[in-house]
Amino acid sequence: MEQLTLSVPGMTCEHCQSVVQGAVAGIEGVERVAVDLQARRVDVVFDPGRTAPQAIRDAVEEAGYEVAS
Ligand SMILES: [Cu+2]
Repeated sequence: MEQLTLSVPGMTCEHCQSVVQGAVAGIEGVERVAVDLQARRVDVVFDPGRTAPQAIRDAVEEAGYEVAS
C-alpha cells in the first residue's frame, strides 16, 4: 500500500467533504480515505498496482475541486 496526501483548498463544508470522500472512495484500488476538513487535506491509502496518484487527483478534480499539491 502507498499513501498520498492531497491539498484541496476548496473544501469548505461537510458537503464538500462528503463529495470528495465519495469520489476518492469510489476508485478501484483505494483502500482508505480520510478527509480533514479543517486542514483541507485528503489522506489516501491505495494499492499502487490498481490505481495511481494521478487517477486520484483526477477524481477529485472531476468532482469539482482543485488539487493544490
Ligand atoms: Cu462545501
